[in-house]
Amino acid sequence: SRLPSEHPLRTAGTDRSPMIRAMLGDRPEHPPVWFMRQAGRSLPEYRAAREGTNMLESCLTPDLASEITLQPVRRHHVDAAIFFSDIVVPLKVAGLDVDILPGKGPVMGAPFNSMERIAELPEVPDSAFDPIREAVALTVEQLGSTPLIGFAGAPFTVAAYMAEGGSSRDHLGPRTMMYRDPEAWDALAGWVSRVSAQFLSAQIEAGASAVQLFDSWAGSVSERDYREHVMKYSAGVLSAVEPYGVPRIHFGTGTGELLVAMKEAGADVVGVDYRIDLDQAAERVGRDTPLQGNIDPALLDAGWGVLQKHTMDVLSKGKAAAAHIVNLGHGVPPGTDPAVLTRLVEFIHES
Ligand code: 1CP
Repeated sequence: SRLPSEHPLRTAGTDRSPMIRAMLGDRPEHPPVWFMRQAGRSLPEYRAAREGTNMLESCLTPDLASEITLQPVRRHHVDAAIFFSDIVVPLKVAGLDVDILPGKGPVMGAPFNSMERIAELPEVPDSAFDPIREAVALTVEQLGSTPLIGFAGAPFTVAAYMAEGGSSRDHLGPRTMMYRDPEAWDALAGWVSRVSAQFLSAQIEAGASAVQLFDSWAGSVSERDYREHVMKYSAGVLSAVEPYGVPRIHFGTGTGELLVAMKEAGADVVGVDYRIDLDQAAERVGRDTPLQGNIDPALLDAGWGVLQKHTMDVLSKGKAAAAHIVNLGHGVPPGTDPAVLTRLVEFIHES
């Protein structure tokens, strides 16, 4: 494998951690758990660390990004860290006019909605990702045998922000572009595919033991459009990192109809959102595929009894799959009481 000889999978024993073993299809002593958005606004120590530093600057300041990545591991004893960064960080690294505004998410100076604009996109040298390598290296040094999960945005989701110039509900920008100007769509999605692969490779080379490709908004396309206009760009990212041999998770929301195609794109683990039960997901993708998910984030604030019962149901339905990595069906809501997450981890570990 292309993995450096000093990598934590080889030297720190992350390969024997419950998290990585589950991703490879095993059922360790206790079900491993991490939470999407475990680092972030639900934690007072995160708000304190971020005070006065804007989001993208925080992501590109290695010691700060590393500290924020470690916070939820210390507090909740989750089985993995997820690298603190954002899916638009590669766009910033590429020198594009992008920012992340509080309460709004990513915003572009101007949308990439025509061939003229898209033709301006630069090739990015791998060295531009050095702050990312540095933050990952600092982090894995502290994590020991707990694995770090690296991540990147999938081409459709990142291109949706670029084509629209910011957040949107229906993602009409990219979905129209696929048909109105397929060459422009190909150029845009192809460019994102390359920078997302560079972003993931930098994280793996610096010490990430697994990666997740986030296609959060893939659920807004039909299976036919996914297979015709989206899948090959995601497959490009996943195949670019295949030679490293680290497990690759593929996640999106509203993807019940896309799970099979998302697996076929080259995933080792399929992430399932809260809209479909894990036993049904296992039926669709095949029982030999490890699944990740899918506690409904809405239930974190519904009272412990309700959450506990729901979690038991998720754990039980997860037995239909080859292996189960426990997670939420989407990110931790910012208003979540962190004590609930700590208690939930404890409960899952005792199950
Ligand atoms: O703990 C972790 O999970 C690591 C941190 C992380 C991750 C994995 C952040 C920090 N962002 C992401 C990925 C990301 N960014 C996704 C995929 C995951 C998902 O679906 O939740 C998406 C869609 C984005 C884009 C984005 N960035 C949004 C969503 C906006 C929308 O269109 O609805 C937002 C709000 C951001 C900003 C952001 N990223 C991360 C944090 C902690 C924040 C909030 C920034 C702040 O403190 O103001």
